Amino acid sequence: MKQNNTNFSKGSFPEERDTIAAISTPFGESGIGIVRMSGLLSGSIARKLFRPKHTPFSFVSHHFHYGELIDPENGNPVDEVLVVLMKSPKTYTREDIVEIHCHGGYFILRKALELVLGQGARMALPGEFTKRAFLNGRIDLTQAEAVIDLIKAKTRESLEIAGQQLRGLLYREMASVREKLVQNLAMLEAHIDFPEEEIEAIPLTKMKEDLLDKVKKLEEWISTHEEGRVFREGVSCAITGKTNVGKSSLLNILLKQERAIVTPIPGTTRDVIEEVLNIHGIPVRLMDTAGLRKAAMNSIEREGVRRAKERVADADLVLLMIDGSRKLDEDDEEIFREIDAKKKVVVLNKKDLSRKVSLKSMKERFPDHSIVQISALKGEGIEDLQQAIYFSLLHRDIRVSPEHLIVANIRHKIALSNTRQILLDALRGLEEGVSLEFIAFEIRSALDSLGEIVGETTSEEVLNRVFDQFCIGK
Ligand SMILES: Nc1nc2c(ncn2[C@@H]2O[C@H](COP(=O)(O)OP(=O)(O)O)[C@@H](O)[C@H]2O)c(=O)[nH]1
Ligand SMILES: [Mg+2]
Repeated sequence: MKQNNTNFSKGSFPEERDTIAAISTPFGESGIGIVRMSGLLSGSIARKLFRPKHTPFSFVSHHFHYGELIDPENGNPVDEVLVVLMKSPKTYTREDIVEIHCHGGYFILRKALELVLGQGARMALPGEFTKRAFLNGRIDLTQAEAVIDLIKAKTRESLEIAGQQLRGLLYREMASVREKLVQNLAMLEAHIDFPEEEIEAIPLTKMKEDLLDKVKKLEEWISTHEEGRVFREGVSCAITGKTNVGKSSLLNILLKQERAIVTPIPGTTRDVIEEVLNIHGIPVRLMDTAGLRKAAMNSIEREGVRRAKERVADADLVLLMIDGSRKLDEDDEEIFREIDAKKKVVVLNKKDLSRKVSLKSMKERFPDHSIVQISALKGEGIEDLQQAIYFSLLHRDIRVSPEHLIVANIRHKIALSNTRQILLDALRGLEEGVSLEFIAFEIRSALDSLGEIVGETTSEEVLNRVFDQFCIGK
């Protein structure tokens, strides 16, 4: 994209001139694995290490070439490879890029990387390829951030939010606010610089309207953050309840697999079992925990209970399970007290058996919470439970779509909130008739604050924090 990040001239980042290299595919065994380089030396390093199948040979940019990777020390072949050289500027980083496609074994890739480093490239830092794409003006900061989100996306919805950001929706929306602010600032500055000239009187009413309009836009975007965050980061959800109420059975049925061991013996589950589940697009990290009970505990079970309590305390949401076929006892009461302050859904299990706990009594007990009756054994009521989980996390049904901006990233939300506050200050200034210099100053600050989002006025510290979240090789 399209703007030049002029605040980040190459001079201030000397390490930008290095040629960087990394293994860009995951460790482990796979069909292929890729070593990638970016920088001026990429092409010449590739020429030293590549023995083409067909001669005479020269690299054609953006084409695959077949041959062998060789160790230049002794001329021995290391692997059969495909090599592609992509000449600047039509590349991910806008620099020359080389990819060496090897077989995907750990030692082959380590060897290939070692050879590349031996020829003068240096190890890339986490996210350094994407950082270069940003510094060289190919993408703005929000798009760089979207690359991480894209890689980490666990549901279609989280992928869609990353996708809209990668395609530049956030950038374009910021640009439209920016344009209006720049227009108003220009008008103010003309008046400040040439107060004596015959310029038309400043249309203050129009200016107020413009600013208010932008404040409303910002508020609309800020209000999408809570739900955006849920889709982007997912939530953690712990199943809790006393032993034998059916927690592990519920985990298994939600995952549609026999993940946790289910037995009639109380205290079967000891460690915390964790799996990611997709509930209407929300990535939910579901945890089955040891049942809480006072009686009959050995040291292993006690440790399980300690871990369970820890997870329950940290969870965004708790599924409180009750065995509806048995009267409530002191263990249930203890758990109720413990999770009193947590966001929760009450799950009344074993509805296939005769009832000992009435729905009515539960409604009196938990008047502000959803209560769902299920049978984890028979798989009944599970869709209702998923609905209840969804609506306890989000308060309305959300369709994630390409055009509707969702601000999922907390960094963006904070900058938008700051911008909003500054514009409100400017508006109050206009109401109170303060000097035009003051209004101009506020609008300039608002522009800076917006610039932070896309990376035009972002401090190096923030930049480093963004790129540190990447894996090496991206
Ligand atoms: N009848 C009936 N039995 C259930 C139901 N859910 C679980 N159980 C049984 O209750 C016992 C304990 O289940 P489990 O999932 O291990 O409970 P946990 O200790 O809370 O993890 C097992 O024998 C399950 O088969 C249910 O909905 N109905
Ligand atoms: Mg269990």
